[in-house]
Amino acid sequence: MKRIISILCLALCVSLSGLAQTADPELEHVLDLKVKLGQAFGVGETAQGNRFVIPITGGTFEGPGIKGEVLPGGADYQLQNMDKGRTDLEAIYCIRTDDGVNIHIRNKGIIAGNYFYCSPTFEAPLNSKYAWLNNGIYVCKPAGFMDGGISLRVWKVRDAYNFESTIKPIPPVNTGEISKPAAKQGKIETFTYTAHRGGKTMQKHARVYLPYGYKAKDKKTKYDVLYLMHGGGDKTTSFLTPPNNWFALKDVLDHLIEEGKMRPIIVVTPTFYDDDENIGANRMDDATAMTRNFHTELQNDLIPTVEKAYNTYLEGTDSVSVTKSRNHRAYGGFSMGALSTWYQLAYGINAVKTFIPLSGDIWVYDKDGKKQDARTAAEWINGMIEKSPFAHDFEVYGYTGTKDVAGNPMKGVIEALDKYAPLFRYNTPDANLHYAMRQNGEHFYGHINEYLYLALPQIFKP
Ligand code: FER
Repeated sequence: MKRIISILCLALCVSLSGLAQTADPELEHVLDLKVKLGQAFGVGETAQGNRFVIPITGGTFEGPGIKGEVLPGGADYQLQNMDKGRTDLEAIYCIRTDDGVNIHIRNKGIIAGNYFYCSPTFEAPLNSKYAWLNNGIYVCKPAGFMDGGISLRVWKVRDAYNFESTIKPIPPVNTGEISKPAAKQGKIETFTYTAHRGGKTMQKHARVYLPYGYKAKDKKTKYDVLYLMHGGGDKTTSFLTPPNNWFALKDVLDHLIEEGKMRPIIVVTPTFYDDDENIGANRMDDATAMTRNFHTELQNDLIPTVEKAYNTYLEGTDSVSVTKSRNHRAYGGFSMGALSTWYQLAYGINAVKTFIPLSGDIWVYDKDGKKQDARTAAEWINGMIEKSPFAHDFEVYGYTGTKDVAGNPMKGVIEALDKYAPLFRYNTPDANLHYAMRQNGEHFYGHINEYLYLALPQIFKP
């Protein structure tokens, strides 16, 4: 028996050791209470001390995502030991949220001279949206005393914020294996479509990867579509058929599908430029504007034509049909293509559910054209999507490397999204913002295709 217990203890210690943290914890504001108090009365000197009762007769409370009223019927039960300069309090009462959930509070504390702190516990129904209140250690301090009442501020104790320690490493990939052609190969086609931009009508091209086994005539087998945008100065072929010193995404896709690691998908690689041979005189200036605007072309020109030409989940060609099929569509890109991915999320969340920014941060400018910091960028993108019906229905898979020129800027943006953009949930059980960094990863398609090798099986599960 003793042995079993010590094994259990060991197992518990090992499983909890990942939670160990030596940094001082932080306090997070939870809510403020304004509690109305009735006429106090004394019980007298008891075995415990000098007992006082202060009835709680009502009040209000408010904090992020929670507000309501204090119910009458509770009290603060105090032991006032003036000779020892010490009062022990225990307030027991209920609050009711504005959507009708009752929450029980037991708030124990001490007053010792000027030191007045309490530690409340909350009992909230587990089937309510306030269940999170149950699992916390809280601290509370009076914020003011009014005639006939007291106001209290409540914080939750949490781990110190340490973004660096949350970043997942990208494990080494056996690039030797995935750069050899697979036995079952997909094929690459060139797709021609008409695009409209700024009053101009253009014939444009995109490359289309069709997985092994794709049959045009088999209309019943439908495929999800991944759009992948190239980086600044690059072209529609950059991902799929890069110069031969890098391995090609085609081999990555063929291997993942052949080995049953992901389901077969269609990959479309367009360009934000006018076309492959026309990238504009000032490539970076053009690229910023073009990446920002590409979502219009994607939704109006590319999706309706390419997804109608192949067997996909798109039914009609109107924007309602594009939105209806958004669960079957992902958009990602490298560098300036990552920038276009962030802009796609900001301006076109209705058309796409899954976003894969690869080595690129978010560029937001003030009215003088000055690039804004990561916090401003994070707040901007959160504001862009917060009114969308899909504000709670999107996923981001972001990747970069420590030796990538975009590594630090992208890391800064992910940290800012975590801190300042509530619609992005990072490092939580219900996370929708996934982020990992490759040690020594650099700014080129070889490493980027390794990130896709790891990301795609999570997004397009077999
Ligand atoms: C970034 C760092 C570099 C980035 C883009 C680049 C969008 C480079 C672009 C190019 O050279 O074309 O964070 O984010």
